Amino acid sequence: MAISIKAKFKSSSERISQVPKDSLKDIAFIGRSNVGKSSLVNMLTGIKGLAKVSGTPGKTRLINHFLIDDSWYLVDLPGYGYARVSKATRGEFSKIITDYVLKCEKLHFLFVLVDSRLEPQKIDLNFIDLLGNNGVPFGIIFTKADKLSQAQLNRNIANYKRTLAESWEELPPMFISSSEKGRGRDEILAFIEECLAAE
Ligand SMILES: Nc1nc2c(ncn2[C@@H]2O[C@H](COP(=O)(O)OP(=O)(O)OP(=O)(O)O)[C@@H](O)[C@H]2O)c(=O)[nH]1
Ligand SMILES: [Mg+2]
Repeated sequence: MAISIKAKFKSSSERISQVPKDSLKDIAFIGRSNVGKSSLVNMLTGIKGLAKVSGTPGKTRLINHFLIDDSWYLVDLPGYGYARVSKATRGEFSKIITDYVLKCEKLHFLFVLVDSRLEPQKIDLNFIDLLGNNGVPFGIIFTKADKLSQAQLNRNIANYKRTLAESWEELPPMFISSSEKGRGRDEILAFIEECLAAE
């Protein structure tokens, strides 16, 4: 049976000093611009248009908090790797992203979204290294699974695991999603529930 959740927009923050000041935990979504973060937030909550989706990369610029079941936050983050957005910043990842991911105490678990159609991308691997090296708990979601066959999907995921295994002893939890088809919703929500309960 599909899990049903209550969701409402809480706030958009330009910097981490502006995020909600309560003790509720954040479960956040990050990844390259256009990978499907906002679409996934809408798919998980079941509310189309809750997070703004666009065919043009760089749509989400702020840290967006959505209150779920009055008990935790689902957080839609800006993407990385989009030239026009990152030009103004010196590093590969903008300050808003590194501040949130490395310093925000609300962050409880982070999902890194990667496009299931692509070979492992340098920028995603660098980001994953950053998380691993800083002890940030994270999982990987392979997005847009509707765009390829199950056989291709299996191949790409096996390839991703091989690549990560070159640098990491332990692999993070992994999920497959399609926001078009609703694929992955129950698994991801069940994992989040466990994760929030686990402390
Ligand atoms: N076929 C398919 N298209 C998807 C899926 N998820 C997202 N898209 C499309 O991919 C594009 C980008 O989606 P967004 O959800 O806005 O991506 P984002 O990661 O939030 O992008 P930024 O906010 O710009 O970083 C849109 O055209 C979506 O319709 C999916 O599961 N399947
Ligand atoms: Mg977005």
